[in-house]
Amino acid sequence: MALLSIIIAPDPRLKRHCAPVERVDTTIRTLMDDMLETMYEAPGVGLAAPQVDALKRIIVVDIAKKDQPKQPYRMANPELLWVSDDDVTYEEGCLSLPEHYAEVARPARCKVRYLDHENELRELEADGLLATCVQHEMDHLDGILFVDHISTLKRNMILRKLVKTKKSGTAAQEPAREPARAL
Ligand code: K1U
Ligand code: ZN
Repeated sequence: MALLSIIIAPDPRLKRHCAPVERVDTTIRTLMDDMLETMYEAPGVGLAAPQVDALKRIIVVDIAKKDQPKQPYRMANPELLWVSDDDVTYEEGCLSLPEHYAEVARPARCKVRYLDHENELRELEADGLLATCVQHEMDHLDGILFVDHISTLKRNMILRKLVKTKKSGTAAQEPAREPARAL
């Protein structure tokens, strides 16, 4: 397995739409495993393929706590079949926006259909942090970041800080090439 480099915002590569996976073969399985390893190392509870510069509809999620057994989900072509009418608000973070957090409201529960690491079609009913995390990661596949769900004022504050951090070179893993609007 390999550790992958996580793209830090602002970066236009985080704004792209990802293409569906035709089938989950050995290459896709390896990408899923590398994404999981990268997520555990970060550490994080989810990761989407565009964050590691792969334009494929793949996400990985594991919300298990340190003292619990790992419970990884590897999902290709995740589709929301159903979301609840009621929302829940979580303080979200993102490995592509390090050290920035904001409260985001999303449907409290959802049902998702996806292809697993063995190319089997599966469905998952999620609630709590799992539902939030799956929806956050699915947003990445369409170029949407958690800051796109908050006020322009808060988004711009985070943006400005990210640009400043990139310029100072303290937390950047990728060179800053675009102005803040490219977040
Ligand atoms: O970059 C990402 O998309 C991963 C992100 C997922 C997420 C977190 C919170 C709400 C929704 C989605 C993260 O994992 S940020 C890091 C984080 O939340 C965390 C890190 C260590 C332990 C527990 C959580
Ligand atoms: Zn994220």
